[in-house]
Amino acid sequence: MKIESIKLFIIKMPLKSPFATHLETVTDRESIIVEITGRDGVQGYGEGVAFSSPWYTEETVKTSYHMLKDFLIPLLEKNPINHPAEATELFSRIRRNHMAKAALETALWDLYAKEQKLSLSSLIGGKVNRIPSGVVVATASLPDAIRQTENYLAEGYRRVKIKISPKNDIEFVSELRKRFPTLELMADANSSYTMKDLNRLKALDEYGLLMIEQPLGHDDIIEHSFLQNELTTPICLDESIVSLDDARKAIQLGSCRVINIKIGRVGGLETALKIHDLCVEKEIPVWCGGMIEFGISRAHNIALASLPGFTIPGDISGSGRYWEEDIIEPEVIVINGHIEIPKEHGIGFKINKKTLIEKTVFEETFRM
Ligand code: OSB
Ligand code: MG
Repeated sequence: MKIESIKLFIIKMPLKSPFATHLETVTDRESIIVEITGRDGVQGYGEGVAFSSPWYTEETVKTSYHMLKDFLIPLLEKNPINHPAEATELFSRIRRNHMAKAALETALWDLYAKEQKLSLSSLIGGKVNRIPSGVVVATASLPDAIRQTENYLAEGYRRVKIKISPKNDIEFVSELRKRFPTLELMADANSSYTMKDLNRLKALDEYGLLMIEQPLGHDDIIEHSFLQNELTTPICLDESIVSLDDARKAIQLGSCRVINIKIGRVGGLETALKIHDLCVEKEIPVWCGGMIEFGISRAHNIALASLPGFTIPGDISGSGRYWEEDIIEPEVIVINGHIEIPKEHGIGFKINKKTLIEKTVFEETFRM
């Protein structure tokens, strides 16, 4: 793949409303946008999904920037590749820093798909024309959670995930279940429990949740297997699965019955595809997780979620869930609870350069 230059943009935008978990309340989103210019001016785009502070994983916007500028881009400059799938092996010389790697790797996939004149979805083996859309409710206020759920259901969303912790779990889950008896409802704990909370977690079995996401430690797969043995509600792992090996071990130990795949968390689309294939083989359903992202990462998620193993609606909502104005055009929209898979080449969305530039706080170009 011929690369002429790589441009990094740091952009910043306020969320429409705060996103509250027991770990952090996100009010503004900073992200790194990667623009790779290849042969004949064709451009591929990727988005770094690390946050401004290291509350979800150890990476931040600044550590990602440092990795991209000082290690990953120089590595790619010295070692040209022919296919984006080669980037994972090349980047494995650098430990972890998965979100930084994925930002660059996903831009390579978009560029490659455009060069091949294919949509990213069809390049990776997507077969469907549309995917069902789920949404996340993240607030500390129960009336607010009820209001948001009502509004999202009116907008057509097919599945609602609420953020819980031992402080609000039974209160939120029981009330939402009472008001929305047939709703496909699930809960994400972001590691707010320990095995000492076993009885609390067992009590949640009563409410017919689709699954409970990441109840225990962010890096645990051992105790999750003990816990899964005690619960009827399926456990879904998010934070604990950062590699193909993690997925293999978690499945083998029975630590979960569902896996949330996030491209950024696992270090790129190539590893996400491998985890998907393993889960299909082992009959573990998967869904695509969200990172409060802008349109570029959202578009990569849409392509990924078009694969056959993605049998559960993920956290892929419309652009309007978080943004007054997204950096892609058209924006991602939800119609009858579904998102169309774009047919255009690459990620299938154009970059809204006006918004991108307006929201840019820093930019730098690297000539290759
Ligand atoms: O744990 O799934 C998570 C957002 C940021 C960080 C971690 C998580 C989330 C979400 C998805 O819950 C929110 C979204 O993108 O809609
Ligand atoms: Mg999660």
